[in-house]
Amino acid sequence: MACALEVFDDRPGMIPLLRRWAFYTTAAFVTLFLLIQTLHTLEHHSGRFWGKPRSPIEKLRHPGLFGTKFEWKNVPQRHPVDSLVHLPPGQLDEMPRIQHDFEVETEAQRTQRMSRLVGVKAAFEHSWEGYKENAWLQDEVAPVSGKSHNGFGSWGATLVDSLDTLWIMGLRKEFAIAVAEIGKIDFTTTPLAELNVFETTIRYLGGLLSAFDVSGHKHKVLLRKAVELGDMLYVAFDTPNRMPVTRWDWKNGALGGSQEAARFSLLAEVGSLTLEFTRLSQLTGDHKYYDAVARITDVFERQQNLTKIPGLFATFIDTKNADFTRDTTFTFGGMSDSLYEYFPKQHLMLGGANQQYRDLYQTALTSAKQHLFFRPLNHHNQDLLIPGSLTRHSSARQTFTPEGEHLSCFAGGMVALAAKAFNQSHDLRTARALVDGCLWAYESMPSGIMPEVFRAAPCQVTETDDCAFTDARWHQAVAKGDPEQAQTIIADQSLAPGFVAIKDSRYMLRPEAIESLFVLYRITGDTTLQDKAWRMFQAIRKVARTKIAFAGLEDVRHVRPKLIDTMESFFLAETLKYFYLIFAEPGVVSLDEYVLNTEGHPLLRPK
Ligand code: DMJ
Repeated sequence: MACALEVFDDRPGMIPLLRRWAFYTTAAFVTLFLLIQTLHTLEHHSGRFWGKPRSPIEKLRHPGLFGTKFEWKNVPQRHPVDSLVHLPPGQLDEMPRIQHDFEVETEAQRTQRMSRLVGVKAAFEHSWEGYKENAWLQDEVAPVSGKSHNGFGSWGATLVDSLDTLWIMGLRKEFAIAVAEIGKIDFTTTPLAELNVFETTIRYLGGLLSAFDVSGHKHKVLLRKAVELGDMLYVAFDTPNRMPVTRWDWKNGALGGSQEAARFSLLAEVGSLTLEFTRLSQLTGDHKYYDAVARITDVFERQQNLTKIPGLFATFIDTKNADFTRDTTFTFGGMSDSLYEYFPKQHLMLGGANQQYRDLYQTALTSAKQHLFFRPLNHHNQDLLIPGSLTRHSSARQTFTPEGEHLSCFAGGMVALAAKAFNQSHDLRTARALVDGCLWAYESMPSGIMPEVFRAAPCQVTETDDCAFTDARWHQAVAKGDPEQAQTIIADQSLAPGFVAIKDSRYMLRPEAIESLFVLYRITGDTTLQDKAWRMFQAIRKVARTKIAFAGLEDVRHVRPKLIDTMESFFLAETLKYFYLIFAEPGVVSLDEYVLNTEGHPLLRPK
């Protein structure tokens, strides 16, 4: 080059020409660079590049020119809040003690407890290995065929839901293997057209936050991914009244399209987001997540005494108009359940700093005792309670359905926990009767496992009704006034004494019964609850274990029920975790340190 310049040097006027050439070239490069930058910025904010529309969805698939990834936190809010509702400061030192003061166990007690613990852990390891070998990174393993299911976003529901259980059971190598996968999951996009905000929150967000909490905040990727997912879910709240879209067209949300909450939303799906969003705010210091759920609670609070059964909320609520008062069917069972469960738990999560949740819970429980809980007729004349459901057609007409559901078995644990949290020890008797109601349903079935839904014969809740069992009384409930027909129905449906119908005979590996046993055990220290838990576990292990994992059951009235090729992630997240914890040392996931979300994920209470 130097030589060439020398040649040019000899020509008159070449130096200024070269300088000009260098100047124009540099200017052209700078202009081009600035143009690309501008287009890139335009691409980022308006979704256009070179005049060709590039939606956020396309950006999710193909990152932009500079490899920029789509980020949900950058989606502009159509309905931003005026000012954020902030987390209230906690007052943990004033919170009542939850757990029983456990005495030192004898050597014999310890040996028995440890052998049960080992049995539960082996069941978990078996299922985990089955998932790893057959459906690694899929949502669920199919426990009979070895295929996989992907109904929860295809983000590896079982992997994420199992993280904290792996840690709690001391499976640290497996925990490390699982955590290594978490960073690779892209929580900004999913093949599903519609995302279930509730299921995503309780399983994935709860799973990530819990794994972060129980493992001592060392694995930052867990919190980073929780934020990534939380920022996505936050966009579901961008509606005119800030009520969330619970079955969410997330692509529309990503495109900044207009959204509104539904006229018919499921109560539990709207009301059971508080713990996870609150914990995310506590861990990040960003109040927007707490703000999102606090606004829903305010609506519950304002309308609690305006519903058709004051104190309780109907299964369907109108989130589009933020009117939670119009519908008519009330239950503690499916689609409603965890709304109530989260009232006392959120009180604990906030360190008792906010009285809203105490009031919501206490008003709801008073109403439930009056309108939902019933005493089932049973042949041992035990003092049992079951939450039924009630439809109020008009102020003069209502129908009570004396139906027990596996899903409503969470109620015993909730009432026990709240009895301690709110210093209402008289409610421990109610909690015990609710737990015993579920145990009765387990013990009455030939498989030793409770069905999804059954009907029982309710006794009147009066002082004159001692609820004493007689065949005549039972038969009267099965087929009003026709003893012969009653015998036929009892034989056809294989009804155990006291049962009036089996509405859904399956067992879907659900956790609610063992969950309540665990909570009551940690609160009372009653070791007979451990014995009952062990019987339940043995019954499940005997009939639901497959070569691959554990399977749902078609009909618990059979000694050997047929298998259903499904193992939902909650079996590892909740069912086996609760079986493990009831046999673990009381300090493992102490209820004085943690509150467990509705998917069994322990979240640290603030200190
Ligand atoms: C779980 O996903 C949660 O416990 C939820 O609250 C209810 N359904 C299942 C378990 O049965």
